[in-house]
Amino acid sequence: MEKRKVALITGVTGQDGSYLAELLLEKGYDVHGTIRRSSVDFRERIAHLEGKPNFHLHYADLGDSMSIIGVIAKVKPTEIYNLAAQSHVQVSFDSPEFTADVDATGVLRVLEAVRLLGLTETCRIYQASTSELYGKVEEVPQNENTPFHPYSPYAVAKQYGFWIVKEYREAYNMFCCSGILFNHESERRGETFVTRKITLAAARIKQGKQDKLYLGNLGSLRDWGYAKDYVECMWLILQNEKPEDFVIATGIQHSVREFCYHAFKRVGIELEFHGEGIDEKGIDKATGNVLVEVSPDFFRPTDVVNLWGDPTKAKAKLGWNPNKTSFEELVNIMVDNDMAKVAAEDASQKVRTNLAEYLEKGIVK
Ligand code: NAP
Ligand code: F7E
Repeated sequence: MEKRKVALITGVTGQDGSYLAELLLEKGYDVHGTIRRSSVDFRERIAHLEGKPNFHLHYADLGDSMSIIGVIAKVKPTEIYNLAAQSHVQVSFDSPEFTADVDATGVLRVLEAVRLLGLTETCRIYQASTSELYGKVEEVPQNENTPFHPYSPYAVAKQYGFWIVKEYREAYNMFCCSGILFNHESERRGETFVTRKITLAAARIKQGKQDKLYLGNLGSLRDWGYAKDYVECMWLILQNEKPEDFVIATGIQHSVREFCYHAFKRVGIELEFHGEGIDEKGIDKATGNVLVEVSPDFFRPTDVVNLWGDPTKAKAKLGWNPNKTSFEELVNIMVDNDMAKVAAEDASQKVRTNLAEYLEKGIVK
């Protein structure tokens, strides 16, 4: 008899959840996703999947044990991908308790539900862990043995998630593991993460719909990959013989400033950066106009500034290719998507325009 392939994805409406759902449907899984009640019913990233026969949605919240137990009991998944989280680092300073409840205790709720329901032998669990655990880094580049130094309420909560997964693996022999994923972006990335904020602004500035882009720390260094490539790794981690944790990264590092340079270049604007710190500016070489400025509104109480992952273990043990999509290709995919999106926005789409203004003024981070 063919093995049941039933996946439950918490956070299916997010960037990663939507790509993972597509991947698992292609692989012949029955895919179940959790959603939260919202006053707006349109789920942009998964709208194209709703109505497919093997794709099912359930209401559940990581802050609500009963809903988690209910959905796991009903679906009896063979694989759980726990992607749900309050995932914005800056927001975790504004909502630290909520972040702890969802990103730390929420992980425990999923593990305990699987255990209490007697599914430990039949259900494998993937936990969405993060390079933010390395935080105020103690080693460059970072691998599976690098000590953690979490440096935000988000990272501290995720650190609990990481350790409780390890604890359940060791205490109850459960197949549960963490992917320590470095930043991964895409045309579906939330609009207040720095990459998407930049690609949208480059498109809007090019099309005369925005004057300037305000950013925080331009010197911050990240190892940025393409989300579509990274969800493949989540699946590979659960197909591995043994439950193990893996660093998932490209092994290549760039600054926020460099990301800006490449994004604007794609729309035909060459930026030159002059000045330092708060006075640094990105200037259009052709016109002399200042297009990028630094605003302290986007500085964090503690900022992680030197993330650079070493994906050697994932390459060797999972056969994963960390460089399928290059940094330049990633920037181009995002910018091209946003050029089309912005071109399609008309004057009546006030909401989007307002968001751009809020982003500029630092009201929405
Ligand atoms: P995302 O786009 O922000 O998606 C987060 C998902 O979690 C959304 O579906 C959201 O639902 C859901 N969610 C939030 N709070 C919830 C709650 N209380 N109960 C149930 N669901 C809840 O994040 P992402 O970029 O796809 O990241 C996926 C996971 O990987 C997250 O755990 C994130 O922390 C982690 N991670 C991301 C990166 C990255 O670079 N993208 C790197 C390392 C780790 P709504 O749509 O209803 O808000
Ligand atoms: O910031 C700097 C900011 O918000 C990247 C999440 O997916 O990846 C993500 O967290 C860097 C930081 O992502 C602005 O200070 C400068 O140093 O795009 P971000 P993040 O904080 O790295 C990790 C791996 C996760 O796990 C998280 O879930 O860019 N930066 N200027 C800015 N950041 C933002 N958002 N906005 C700015 O204007």
